[in-house]
Amino acid sequence: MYTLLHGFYKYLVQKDEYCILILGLDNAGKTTYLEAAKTKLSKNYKGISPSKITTTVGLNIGKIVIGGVQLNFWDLGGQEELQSLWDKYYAESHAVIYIVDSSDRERVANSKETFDKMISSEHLKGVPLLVLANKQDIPDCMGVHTVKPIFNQNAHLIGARDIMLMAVSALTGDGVDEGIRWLVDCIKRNSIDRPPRNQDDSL
Ligand code: G3D
Repeated sequence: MYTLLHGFYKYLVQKDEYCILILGLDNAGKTTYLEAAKTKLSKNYKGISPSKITTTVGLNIGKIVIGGVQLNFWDLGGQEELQSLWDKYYAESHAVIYIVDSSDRERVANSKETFDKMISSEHLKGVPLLVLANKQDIPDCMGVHTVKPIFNQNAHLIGARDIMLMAVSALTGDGVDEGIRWLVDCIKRNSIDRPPRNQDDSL
């Protein structure tokens, strides 16, 4: 009887889990974005002051429950020596958020090269992709109309997948929840090819 009730309880509370990678060059705003997402979308999360956020070194993780599913975010370090670790996470991921520093004109070509390398991976085939032109609060930053054509080059590498490029400010939170809600719909649609994990899988 206990087993039956326990099983029923688990059925009621257990949520499908999806893993989302947050990638981009160092200083793009990955950690700030994850903090903004948790602050906007987790009921009891108070957030930490932007001045206390330090650049991603290694891995930051975060969890958000939204739209009946649990999203596990993996924010990976963007320094060149850490990029070689990214592909270890590709096979396990259900979506990628790629963050571009729209205020950094000097490194936008480098960011695009890194992006191309990432999307060329077989392990990310068909995975939904949200590209964020971050730091839109900075007055002379590149707008979406500048960033989009750059990231649309080499469209053949993008292949058949859901992809969207959006303007965002991780610092002010503008655009953060819209992007995640879009991604949740894509992940659910893609769950035939990339089924969710559930809590039992990790036992
Ligand atoms: P990373 O995790 O990708 O390395 P961080 O990047 O989240 O550590 O952010 C790097 C710097 O960019 C931080 O500034 C952070 O406050 C800033 N930043 C991140 N997102 C935004 C944004 O949307 N707008 C603005 N204006 N700044 C942003 P510091 O000064 O701490 O290095």
